[in-house]
Amino acid sequence: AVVAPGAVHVPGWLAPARRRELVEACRVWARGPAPIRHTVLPGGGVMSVQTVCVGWHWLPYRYVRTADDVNGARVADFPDWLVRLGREALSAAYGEEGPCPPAAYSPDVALINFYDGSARMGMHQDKEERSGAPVVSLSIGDSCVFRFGNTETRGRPYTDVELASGDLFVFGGPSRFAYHGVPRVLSGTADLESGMSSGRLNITLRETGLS
Ligand code: MD5
Ligand code: FE
Repeated sequence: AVVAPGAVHVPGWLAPARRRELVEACRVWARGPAPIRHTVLPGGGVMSVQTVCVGWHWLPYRYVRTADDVNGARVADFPDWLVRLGREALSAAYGEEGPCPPAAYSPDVALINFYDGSARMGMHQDKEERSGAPVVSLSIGDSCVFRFGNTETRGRPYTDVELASGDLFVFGGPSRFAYHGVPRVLSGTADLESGMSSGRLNITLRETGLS
């Protein structure tokens, strides 16, 4: 479903076996080199979501190579299989045209967010990337309410979309810099075959535009 120009939701895109593989890969990354953590914001707030990064490390509000707010370790390399997964996702969402031809997509960072039943993400824009390439978002485990807004304000108008296990969402073109957030996780909705007994996992693939 096209939610807005460049914003495409593909329900159930990840087959259960692929969900399990991704969950297992995320479990490994969550242990290190830099363990998963609640990011602390410059004002002292602590995010309720837990995040681990691959390829580059996200600090509010920039990308670095080492997890300076965790243990200083260099983050895991971004694997080629994730680049291929990103291209497949673009192909599924847009076909061979769209805001970015799949073959030209070279994501180099993955942000892996884990939401327990009470975690949320406030409305924000992702502006740290120096690239206008699309963001690929994959959801596994509990469903959530995803709030897709506009590029002008963090308030209305917005559209609430339920994202379930296996769903793909791609944000490109005019939707790339829209405000968005996760106001609520729907506990108890996870498909057990994904290997997530509770909570929600979200993996985003992006191009940082850095080298
Ligand atoms: C999540 N993660 O469900 C969301 C999904 C984050 C984040 O927001 O920053 O880690 S990614 C949704 C997204 C990414 C980039 C652009 C837009 C949405 N958008 O323009 O709406 O944990
Ligand atoms: Fe975001």
